[in-house]
Formats: sequence, structure tokens, C-alpha cells
Amino acid sequence: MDPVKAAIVYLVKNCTSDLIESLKALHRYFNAQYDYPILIFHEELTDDDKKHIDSLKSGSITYIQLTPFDQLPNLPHLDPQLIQKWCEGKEGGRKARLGYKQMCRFYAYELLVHPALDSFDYYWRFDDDSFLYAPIDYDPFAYMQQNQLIYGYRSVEFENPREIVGMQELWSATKTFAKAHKLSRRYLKKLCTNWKGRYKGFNYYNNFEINNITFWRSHPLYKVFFDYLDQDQMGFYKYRWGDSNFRAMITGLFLRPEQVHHFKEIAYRHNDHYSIPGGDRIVYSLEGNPFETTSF
Ligand SMILES: Nc1nc2c(ncn2[C@@H]2O[C@H](COP(=O)(O)OP(=O)(O)OP(=O)(O)O)[C@@H](O)[C@H]2O)c(=O)[nH]1
Ligand SMILES: [Mg+2]
Repeated sequence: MDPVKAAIVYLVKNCTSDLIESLKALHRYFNAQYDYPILIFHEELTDDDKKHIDSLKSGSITYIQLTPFDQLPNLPHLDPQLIQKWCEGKEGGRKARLGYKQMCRFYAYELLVHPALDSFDYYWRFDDDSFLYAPIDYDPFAYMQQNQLIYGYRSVEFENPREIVGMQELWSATKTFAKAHKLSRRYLKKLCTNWKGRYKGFNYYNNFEINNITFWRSHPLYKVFFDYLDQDQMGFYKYRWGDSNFRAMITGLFLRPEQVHHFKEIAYRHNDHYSIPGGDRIVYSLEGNPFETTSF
């Protein structure tokens, strides 16, 4: 089998102590053995930050500087004043930082088509607050390749779509798109609706995800669907549609269940959410007691 063309990807604004700890854990529990290249997309890493990060010796590291996410790109369909109102929670928008909304938009589409990923078939995403905490004794990229997988996740979450501005709009827009393009809605409904057929706010907890770049880049409808949500619906800017919400929709629309894999034996933590080997995600309270678990 050919070596896997794959990279580990981080996105940060600047250098945080979390980023350093995450890279150390990645090195200790996985990459010292596999040596996959690491790409760090950032806004403000300094030369000193880069020197420090390079000294951690976790694979070859490439730094890609991005235009700050709190600035709006100069595109004709974007109305800066309206978007500012949406970010303030006015005019029917969902209140959130513009940088956060553009971060979600970046992960939904921009990352996948970024030239820095041109030579890779897969990426594995870590956030700066994502940490491995036990050794991984196999190569998840090789597993993806051998099994012709498109998407790998570590855990999932359910948001209450009736409490969150804009979630029902995403669901309606996705169903309209499926109808217009004559796509089967069977898997979409299985993932996203409850026994009453109502949208249940299913999301991949995609601060950990392994994604097949080549598949999505060549998919005839991926960009069409993204543009429809982004430009016709304006939902990333208006409703802060998350890349995690988006992933649930594209999985349901464009994949088959056997193309999606749950990496349930990987020990992984995202802030205070622990994904313990075996499957469950446990959220610890400040006192250290588990107060919520999600099985999938
Ligand atoms: N460059 C850049 N990166 C950002 C920005 N906002 C968030 N990020 C990065 O994007 C990733 C996800 O952001 P988080 O704020 O952790 O988002 P989240 O995971 O939805 O939120 P939490 O569950 O609270 O961690 C992290 O690696 C952040 O460092 C931003 O404005 N600019
Ligand atoms: Mg996070």
C-alpha cells in the first residue's frame, strides 16, 4: 500500500499554551512514530513562536498566515453593515463574533480548497484545545485509506434546534437542496431526525475529524451546496451555522453510512470533554464529576 498523503491541521489566531500542550501530546502519543506533516493556519504567530513550536519536534511544521477572521473579505454579495447587525444578534441574526463565524466558514469550505492541502489526500483536524491523552497504536490515516473512508469522527453532540437561532433554517435549506437535486434523503433523515421525524440537532463534534480531501474536492455538488448555503441563504454570516452543523448535512446528503467511521478507541479530550476509549464522551464539571455523557 502506498504511503498515505496526509497532514495534521491546526487553526489558531495566535500562540496559546493550549496549542503547545496539544502539539506535545500529539507528538508523544502519535506523531513521534508516524511523523505526519503538520500545517498550522494562523493569524499572528511570531518568529519566536515558530521557533518554540519547531523545537517541540513534532513532524515537519508549515505555517500558513491567513487574513484575520475579524475582517470581512471584500466580496460584492457581503453587506458589512448588515453582517455587523447579525453579529450583534439584530435583524434576525445569531449573536456571535465575526471571527468565530468566519472560522466556521473556513472549516466548512475554505480549508478544503486551500492550496496548502493540494498535495494531501486526507487531513486530521485538531483545535488548540484538543489533546490526545493515551497512545494510538495504529495509523488512522492508513485505516481511512484501506477502508475507502471519507469521514472519520471521534464523538458527536446534539444541540436543541428549537433553542438555537437558525438551526431550523439550515435543516429546511438542506431539505430544499436535496429535493431540487433529487438526492435521497434516507441517510440525512436517519442522522438528523428523531422518531417523530423532527430535526434533532445532530452534529459531529468535529474539533476532531479526519476528512478525505480528494473526495470532497472532486464531488460535483459539494461546492454547489456550500455556495447555496453561503451566498443564497447567507447562513454562515446570519445564523453562525457551524462547520459541525454543515458536516452533518453533507454526510447525510452525499455519503453512505459505510463511508463514515467512528474512531472510538482513540483517547481524546477537547477542553473538558473527554472521549474515553470505547465510545462515550464525558463532560466533567469544575469539581471533576461527570455530568453529561453522550454515546453514539
Ligand atoms: N485564526 C483564527 N482562529 C480561530 C478564531 N476563532 C477560533 N479559532 C480557532 O478555531 C478553532 C476552533 O475554535 P474554538 O473557539 O475552540 O471553537 P469551538 O471548538 O467551537 O468552541 P469551544 O467548544 O468553546 O472550544 C480553535 O483552534 C481556535 O484557535 C479566529 O478568530 N481566528
Ligand atoms: Mg474548541
